[in-house]
Amino acid sequence: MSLTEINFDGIVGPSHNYAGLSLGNIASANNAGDPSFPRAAALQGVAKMRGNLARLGVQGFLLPLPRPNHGLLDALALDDTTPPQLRAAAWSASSMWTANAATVSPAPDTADGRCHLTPANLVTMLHRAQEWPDTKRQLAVAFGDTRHFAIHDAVPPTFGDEGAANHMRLCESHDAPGVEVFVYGKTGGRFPARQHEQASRIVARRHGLDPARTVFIEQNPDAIAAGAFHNDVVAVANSRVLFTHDEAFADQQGAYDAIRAAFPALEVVEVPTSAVTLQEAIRTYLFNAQLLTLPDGSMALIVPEECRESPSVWGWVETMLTGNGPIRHVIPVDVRQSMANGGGPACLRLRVVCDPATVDPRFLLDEAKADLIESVIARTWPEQIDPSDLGSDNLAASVIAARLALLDALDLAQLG
Ligand code: SUG
Repeated sequence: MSLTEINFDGIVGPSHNYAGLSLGNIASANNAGDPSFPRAAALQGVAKMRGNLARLGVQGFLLPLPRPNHGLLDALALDDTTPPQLRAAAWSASSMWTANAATVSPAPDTADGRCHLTPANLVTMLHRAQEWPDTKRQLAVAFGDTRHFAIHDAVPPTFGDEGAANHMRLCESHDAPGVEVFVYGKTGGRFPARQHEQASRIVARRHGLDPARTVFIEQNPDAIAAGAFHNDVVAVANSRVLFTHDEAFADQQGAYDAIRAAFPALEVVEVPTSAVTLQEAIRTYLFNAQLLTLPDGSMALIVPEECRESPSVWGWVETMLTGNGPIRHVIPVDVRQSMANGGGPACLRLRVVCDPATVDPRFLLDEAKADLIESVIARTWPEQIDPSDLGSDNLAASVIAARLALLDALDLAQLG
């Protein structure tokens, strides 16, 4: 068994659009009503995957879920009086943000020595709450080997669960036992707190985590109010390193102390408000980055292009790189179509530590498969969608056909 971290990126679905559905997500609100470019969006995602495949030698993907969701459209009993956001929910391509697909506890952390996955119920937002049954179905194919994986049902409502976006893992190496950190929010602020403490605790118990190696931390309510609707907008962890804004947690020092008590080797790379304000961190998504361990053992931070264009963020990055910290490379990527809906490089991937040989190979990328996926996208994904197009029969037919063409090409028609 050779356990390694695999990033499973969500392929951006053909119905990708900007409907302004996510209260508390600043980019989603700011870009509501704009035209979207699904083909460009999906190609940006594949380019990111190719970069990481070259860097790491391994990369996975998950497929778009069926949209429009006719079951949801029927359930909503739409008529002329219905607000357009309800219809748009059933068209959302939001499953692209696979950091919200599930919470993953790798085999070395769990009581039964299997990798446990709990699909996130995403109950706070209608357009996201529809995802989990189809997500579970897909996870059960990709990680169907029950000797190595356990797939749970979502946590019952009303405890909101947003998956890996509110979960971090610290470890000496990916294949060693880790300390899992769950970050929850408290309701009562300006915007919804999407991750409920009880959801985090339920996931930890189900996964059979050792309480001595499990930490629960509260998000800073001010960060949620500023637009950090998920913890991964203000912090990311990899191996021994926690890369975080200094206003990420309700009690910042208390959070470090609690993690350190369970994981003494913790290295904190903290960005102070004096260098990058919370607002600028949220606008540029500096922390919604992929913090990767490269084959030579050094760490690279894959950030959105928007970071390079921000004088304060890039100034901090350049200073950090001249120091002697654990992050040795900062690599910008263009995921602007996803960013405009509040999804950066980290939102687009689900990390699963496992032996690649135990994963259904149809979900693993190589260069030839990246070529194939690109060619299907280029041929079938709509070039542009205006929110007023949602509901059109023609668009529905082309979005459905595009997804089925991809499933066919990847020999995954069973998910149709
Ligand atoms: O849930 N945006 C997503 C972005 C998810 C980002 N994921 C992480 N941070 N891990 C969300 O708010 C916008 C859809 C719209 O407005 O059309 C949206 O769902």
